[in-house]
Amino acid sequence: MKIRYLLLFLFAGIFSLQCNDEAGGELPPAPSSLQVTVSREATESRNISLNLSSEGTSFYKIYFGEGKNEPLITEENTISYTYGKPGFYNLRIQAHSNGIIYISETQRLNIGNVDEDEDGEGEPDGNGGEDEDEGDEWEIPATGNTSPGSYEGMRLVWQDEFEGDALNLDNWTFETGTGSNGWGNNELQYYREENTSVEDGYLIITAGKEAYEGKDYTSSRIKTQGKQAFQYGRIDIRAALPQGQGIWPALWMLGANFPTAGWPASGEIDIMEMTGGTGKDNTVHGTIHWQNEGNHANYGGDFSLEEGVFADEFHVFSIVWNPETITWYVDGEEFHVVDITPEELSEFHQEFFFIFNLAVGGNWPGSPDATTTFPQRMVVDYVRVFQEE
Ligand SMILES: [Ca+2]
Repeated sequence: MKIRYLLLFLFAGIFSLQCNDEAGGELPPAPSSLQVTVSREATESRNISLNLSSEGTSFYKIYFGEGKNEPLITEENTISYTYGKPGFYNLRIQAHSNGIIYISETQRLNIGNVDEDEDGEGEPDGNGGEDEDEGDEWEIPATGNTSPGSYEGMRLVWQDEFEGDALNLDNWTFETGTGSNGWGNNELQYYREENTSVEDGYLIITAGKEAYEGKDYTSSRIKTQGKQAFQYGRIDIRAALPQGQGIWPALWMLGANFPTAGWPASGEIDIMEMTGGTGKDNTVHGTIHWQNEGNHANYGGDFSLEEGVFADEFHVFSIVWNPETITWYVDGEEFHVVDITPEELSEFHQEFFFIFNLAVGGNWPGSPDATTTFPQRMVVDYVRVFQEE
């Protein structure tokens, strides 16, 4: 997500590295053989019984898929649960060996024997109106790739698993408004806090088509500047992407000296960018930007899925960044590497902070057209930073 403007802030951030002691020392192996059985007395019933079995599990974390409710954390193998209303729910079971190492399974449940076409909208209590307001039948993908919870010789130093019912403001700050010249790229959206939600263990950034403060679209942009910044390590971000012409999701980083050095002297690492549209919804880009003898330089590579698009299911977007190189991966498959030892790449030997955003339009993707549907959403399951022991 290239930024072409320079902003000077009379502000020096304090960038801290948060340690996660839980991940230090000996790491337990991941659980295995997770089996989930869901039973009901009658198909119309809103009560379910869960029977769980697995090996090496110390506790289960269960998301019933009812929006913003907290997950149930339990050591029991048999659980009863009653859904508040009929509908379709993604039930996700995580079998944990510790706080971060787990395996999971997701099942889609039809609670109350709802008609597949209705999707719960016929409910007289009015709760189905949420779906009607949205006017689409989107749901969080239940499938996709995951990444290991640990790596040999590395330690988890920071993570946000997007638990709870709101963005953790110890980690993140909203960037709102239109930026300067549409965030330097003539982007078409107005960024607001309302377009971000945290539910069922996911961060969801929604881009909507709606007139707001002189713009035709709304979305969100969040950053860890001044709260979480890192130099080197392995970064894994599990996300499902939006799609469509003019849709531009980005998971990226800026050098922590950005307020004083400006761009591109701060350096920029784009872990994942996609400019959506037919034939492009299956391709992501990994890029660095820096200043070379006073000029903007950049170097990038891309990765395309053999089948489907990035909106279909979750994928893990990663970089491995060390004093010699930055290497980009999708689902563990390497697709781009850059040597950062040359002097002109000194930008990449300092702390960087994260920015996640979902832009609409702009110089690179171009504008949405008649084929683009709204709302579009970028869903992030987790971001994790591992560093060498
Ligand atoms: Ca999560």
